Amino acid sequence: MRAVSLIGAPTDVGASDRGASMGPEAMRVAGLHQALAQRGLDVVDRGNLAGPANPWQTPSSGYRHLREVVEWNQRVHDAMYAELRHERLPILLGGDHSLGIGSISAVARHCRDTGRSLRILWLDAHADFNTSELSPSGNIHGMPVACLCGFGPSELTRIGGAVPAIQPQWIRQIGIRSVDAGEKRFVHEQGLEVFDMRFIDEVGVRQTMEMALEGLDDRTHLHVSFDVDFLDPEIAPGVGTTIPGGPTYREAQLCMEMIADTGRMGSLDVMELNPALDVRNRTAVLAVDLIESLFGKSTLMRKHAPPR
Ligand code: 4U7
Ligand code: MN
Ligand code: MN
Ligand code: MN
Repeated sequence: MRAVSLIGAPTDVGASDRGASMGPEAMRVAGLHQALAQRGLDVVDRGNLAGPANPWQTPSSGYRHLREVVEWNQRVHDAMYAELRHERLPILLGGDHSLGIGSISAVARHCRDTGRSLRILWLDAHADFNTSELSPSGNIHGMPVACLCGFGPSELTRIGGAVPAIQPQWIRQIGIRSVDAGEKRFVHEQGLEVFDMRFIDEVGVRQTMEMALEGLDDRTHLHVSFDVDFLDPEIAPGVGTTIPGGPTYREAQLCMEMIADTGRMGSLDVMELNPALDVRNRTAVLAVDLIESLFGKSTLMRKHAPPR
């Protein structure tokens, strides 16, 4: 039986809108624990981490709320790392996406400890590859991928004990459709592998996911960082930064099902869900539905594998 731990990180200190701090509770209300338990998983809800309040300040030296973001990320790192050491699969319930720094730096540390290789799927409308010089906002939820790759303030880049925490080649970004001008140049310069919406439009989800998941083996730890704004806003209105033209319900399901089929997912972030902007908790219910697919729920109606 697979053991899964839920970790709530109720903060929006890294975001541009208030409300992602309510994300963990909205997913609980949508029945996340029960849905996973029904799949036969051993589920423990560790409750919510505690951290500093959102002071709602303007940027200082290029960052909004750097001190608070550092503190939250340290706590997220410690909580994720503890679950991984106990061989449990941690699910981080965000919270804004700046917390991907603490989460993924813990996963990278665990991979170093256990001699595993790491593959990160970054499902997002955004590349989250800004630095303080490049960012138009100073919001740190637009910077986690850069920080993990070693580009950012040392208080954030050193959280997992190694700088950089990860290599750009370990990442596959999927669903991207909003990248700032300087950020785009930096993404190219660092050679990030990006499957943007244009790519998905042209080749489809199936081939995109086959490419993104290529080369995994039994020593690979697969981490999924799911920013709910990855989804099309028509189906997922409950996020801060809605960008049109995202995956449909069926396309998102196929992404999740193909990840489940690898059997390699070892950790998960579900980030940026904003109940203050949602409609009757619909986006939280959808997030829970997609998480179930990540853990192997599928209709299983087909008799034959579809032709290539
Ligand atoms: B999210 C933005 F300018 N790029 O840096 C920025 F458009 O975690 C948005 O993916 C970042 O939701 C979005 O502020 C961060 C902006
Ligand atoms: Mn993001
Ligand atoms: Mn995003
Ligand atoms: Mn967002």
